[in-house]
Order: sequence, then structure tokens, then C-alpha cells
Amino acid sequence: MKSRKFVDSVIIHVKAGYGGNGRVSFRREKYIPKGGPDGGDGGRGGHVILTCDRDTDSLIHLSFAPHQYAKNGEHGGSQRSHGRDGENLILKVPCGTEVWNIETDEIAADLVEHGDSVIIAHGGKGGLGNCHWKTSTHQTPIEHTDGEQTRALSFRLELKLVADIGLVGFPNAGKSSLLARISDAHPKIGAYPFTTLNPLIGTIVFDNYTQLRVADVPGIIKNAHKGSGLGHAFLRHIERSRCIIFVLDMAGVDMRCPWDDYVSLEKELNLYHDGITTKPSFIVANKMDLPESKDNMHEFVKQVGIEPIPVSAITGEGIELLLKRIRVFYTDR
Ligand SMILES: Nc1nc2c(ncn2[C@@H]2O[C@H](COP(=O)(O)OP(=O)(O)OP(=O)(O)O)[C@@H](O)[C@H]2O)c(=O)[nH]1
Ligand SMILES: [Mg+2]
Repeated sequence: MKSRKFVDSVIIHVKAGYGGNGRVSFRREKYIPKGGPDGGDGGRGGHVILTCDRDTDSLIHLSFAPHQYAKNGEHGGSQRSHGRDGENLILKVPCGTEVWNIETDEIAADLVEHGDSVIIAHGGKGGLGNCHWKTSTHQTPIEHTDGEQTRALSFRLELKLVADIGLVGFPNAGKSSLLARISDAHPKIGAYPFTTLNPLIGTIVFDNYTQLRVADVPGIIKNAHKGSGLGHAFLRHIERSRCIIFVLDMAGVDMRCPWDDYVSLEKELNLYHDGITTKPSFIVANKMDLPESKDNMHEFVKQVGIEPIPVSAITGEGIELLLKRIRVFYTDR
């Protein structure tokens, strides 16, 4: 199956529609050869609107078409007819899209829930027709105003997935295997580092129908903040989650120590965003089905002073306990 590219940051250039011009016109009918002014107003230009859509999961459609223009308003007509407003241009974005104004480098909007909308470029106002200038002493006015013009604006859109839980760990620790075990997602799993290249969300459904969204992101390695591995920009998808699950390879299959991994992960998270590790977190010791994991677990507790939740994403051991702990955490708040 061909995989679709995941785009989580894009720059777009948008322009709202011009307002239509006001019209200069005079009533001309049979037996009324010199009627008064009847030029109508121009229509408003179309707005450019961003709207949050739960069925859109990436910004890729905008990366292919970064220039977007709304329609102009129609000019006013005779017989005081008002020009039609320009059609608004509605661009769908995924839930969790931040909109940054590039000129000011300020956040213009944060679209989180399905249906959230924001006008990022306002359509120009329509001009006034000459009928507005008629007075008792000014019967044939030719004054009118043109529609308001608009200019191109640039925005940076940044997608930050909205998940309840974020899985963080070294490559190969078993994050995707865990996601597949606890949620409805079917992530790619592989015995090589960086199998996961794009963030993915799975949903855990508890027997009382409570649902929690879990985000699996690519693995982080030491010095990810300096660009090692896949870097750390994808940690933006963890920023919004209410809780972090550190997934550790407790068997040390890749010849690393789980306690060093934990220290490195915390460090890399803090280097990405100071304070992100103050979020509530769980430490999950994965691969407990492998014999090396038992000794490592003892050493981990000695070194770090925290008892991780022991699981095996492969055999399913400990998964029930993990789900119970997650459920208690979320029902307590
Ligand atoms: N023995 C054992 N192997 C596991 C366990 N969990 C995952 N694995 C194996 O570890 C390898 C990596 O698993 P993934 O789930 O792809 O790991 P990941 O953390 O998502 O890795 P990246 O996507 O590369 O960051 C695969 O070969 C899995 O079969 C486990 O509990 N026990
Ligand atoms: Mg993975």
C-alpha cells in the first residue's frame, strides 16, 4: 500500500477577495427619461477561512497548493442592485492546527475542536453606488466609491496532534507495538530503528466506552536536539498531551541501559520544551518477556528510584495493569 506523506508544517499565502465597485447609473425608463441616480453598491469580497475538520489528518493538501485566493465581490448594478458578495474560501485543516502570522510571528489562532473556524483574511468592503450622493440640490451625482482592495498575507500552519497520551522512547523500544496492543491503531512495527517516521494516533476504548487518544511518534535518541536521528521537531505532537508514557526497552536489546535511556529521554524532552517533563508521566518497562529484563528492572529501580510498570507488548503481560493505571489516572481528574 502506498503510504501518504504526513505534513505537519506548511506556509500558505492567501488573499481575500476585493470588494466590488459602487456603480454610477441613472434611472432610464419609458416616460421617465431623466430618472434619478440608481447605481447600486458593490458586494463584499470573499473571506479566507480556516476550519478544523476531524476527517483531515495532515496539511499535505495545502503544501501542494500554498497559494489560495477567495473570490472578488461583484460590482454594483443599475436599479440599485447590490453586487453579489464574493464566495468565501474555506480551507480545511486538521484538529490541532496552530496558525502563525509570518509578518508578526504571532499566533493568530489555535484550531483544536472539529468546527473551530477563523477568518484569516477579510474580504474587501464593497464600494458605494452613486444613489447615496443624491440630495435635493445634487440630482445627478456621479460620485461613487471603489471596492476595498486586499493584499496577500502569509501564515505558517503547524499541526500539533491532540492526544491524551504521548508515547516517548528510543527507537525499537516497542512504542508502536504497545500502541497496537492497547488501541485500535495498526502501526508499522519493525526490528530496526526509526520504523515509525510519522506520528500516528490510536484510540483506547474502555468497557464503559470512555475513549483516550494515544500518540505514537518517531523514536528519540541522544542529541536529538542537535538533529541526531530524526531530530526532535516531532515532539510538538506530545506538547498537547495530558500525560506522557516513557516506553523503555528493559531488556536492553540494542545494548543500551534502560536507566541511561530514561535520563536521555527526559533531557531531550526538556531541551525541546522546558517544563514539558512536568506533565504527569508513567514509565513502562517493555520487553519483560526477555530474560535480561528482570536484572535490568532491579538495577533501574536502584538507579532511578521509580518502579516502572512491567509489560510485554508481544505477549500481553502487564498490559491490563497498565490500562488500569491509565484509567485511574484519567478518572481521577
Ligand atoms: N521480545 C519483545 N520484543 C518486542 C516487544 N515489543 C516490541 N518488540 C520488538 O521490538 C522491535 C521494535 O518494535 P516497534 O514497536 O517497532 O518499536 P518502536 O519503538 O515503535 O520503534 P521506532 O518506530 O523505530 O521508534 C520489533 O521487532 C518488535 O517486535 C516486547 O515486548 N518483547
Ligand atoms: Mg514505531
